[in-house]
Amino acid sequence: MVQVQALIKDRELLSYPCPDGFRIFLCCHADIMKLNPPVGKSIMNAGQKPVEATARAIIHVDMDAFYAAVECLDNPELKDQPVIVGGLGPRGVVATANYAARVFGVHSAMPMGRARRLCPQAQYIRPRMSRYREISALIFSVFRNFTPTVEGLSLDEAFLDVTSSLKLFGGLEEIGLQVKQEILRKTGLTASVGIAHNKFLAKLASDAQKPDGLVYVRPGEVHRFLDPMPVSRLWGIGKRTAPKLTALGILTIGQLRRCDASILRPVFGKRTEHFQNLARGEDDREVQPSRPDKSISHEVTFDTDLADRRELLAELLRQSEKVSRRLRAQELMASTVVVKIRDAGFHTVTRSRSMRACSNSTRTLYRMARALFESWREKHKTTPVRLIGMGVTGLEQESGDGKAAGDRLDSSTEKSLDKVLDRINQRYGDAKIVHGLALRRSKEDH
Ligand code: TTP
Ligand code: MG
Ligand code: MG
Repeated sequence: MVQVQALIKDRELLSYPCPDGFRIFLCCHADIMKLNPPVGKSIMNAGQKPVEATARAIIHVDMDAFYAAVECLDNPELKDQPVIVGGLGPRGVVATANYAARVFGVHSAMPMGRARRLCPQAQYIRPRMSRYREISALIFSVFRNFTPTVEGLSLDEAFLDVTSSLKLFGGLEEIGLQVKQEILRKTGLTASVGIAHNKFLAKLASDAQKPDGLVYVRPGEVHRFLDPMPVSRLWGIGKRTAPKLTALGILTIGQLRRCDASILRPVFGKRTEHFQNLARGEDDREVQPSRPDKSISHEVTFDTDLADRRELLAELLRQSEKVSRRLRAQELMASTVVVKIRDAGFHTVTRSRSMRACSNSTRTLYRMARALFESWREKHKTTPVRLIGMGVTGLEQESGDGKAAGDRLDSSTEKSLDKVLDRINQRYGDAKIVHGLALRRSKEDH
């Protein structure tokens, strides 16, 4: 118990990056739970509907204009200017726009050409995924300081079940605030936080006051919060279902909640009850702690279709380098390599091959990818390629006792070379020098 108290007093200890940190944290939780009765009552608000002792305490965190915010962080001159991140070629789409650019109507998934017409004065930036992943890892390390039950939804977003951490950190709103403050302190970026007793409400709550928001939907406030929202905010009501509800005069979640089930049945069928439960703010899904990646891949759509073998191989090599670097960063190895090719006529093929031992070496994975590509190309010598991608599956821990343990594919020279390149990369980001070396290596391969 002495150890537990020490941990509570000194929060920094919880985040200390030692390999055993996770286990210490779980121990700490178990002891606290023995000392304190279950929470639940603490999320009851005076004069409002009580929540059963089993109620969950869920926090949803989502970073504000994530990719654009990282670009502004790394280049402070961009601050206060409209910034749009996305593909800059003729087929590019907007990944995200900061809030200064959203004023002009620019949003995610919009064709870049349209964004340029709406906001020609914006700064246009290509995504730097490895940098966003780096920041994402920092954000997730903050989450894990508050609870081990973290379900990542994307690089910038996660659910946290903090039911067992309430006493430890001083209540729900307090945790929400601390999560925001810790993220700001560690990354310099703002996050929006939603708090509620289930996932559905917490996610809507984080979106309700973006950017830099903190919204707590108390059990007694659910109808006031949900009722005015358009039905399209309910998961599963999209472009096809919403017009059918409009035809019935149902525009808001409140109207859907109050509507007689028999009127809704022609639209929702067996799922009528499900949607009315959601409209009442009911959702009993648990936060599922994220599992490690099952696969890692990269792909690119070319601005103009490409038929040149050497250029296609160069792209595969770049992708093999990125994929293998991500494997090494997570101390994983892969047993299977997959190559995906889409031709100019939108016909897509995927080819995969398992290796006799696992690997995370750039050279080994590239060789496999190249062999798969060449076997496709034998029959498609002049076919222009629109998209090419490579990925790996069958992942296992580098130190595990599966195929990886008997790894003989990667020579020690390859491993040291990868290590050196990884270090250069960590220092300088996706530095051209790495790609240059890689391409030279690819020439030597021929
Ligand atoms: P979101 O969290 O949906 O959006 P956002 O963080 O940019 O803005 P906000 O949450 O404040 O509304 O997505 C996170 C990142 O994912 C986003 O910065 C870029 C990327 N993304 C895409 O690449 N394509 C998309 O269509 C969307 C929605 C997001
Ligand atoms: Mg976001
Ligand atoms: Mg998000």
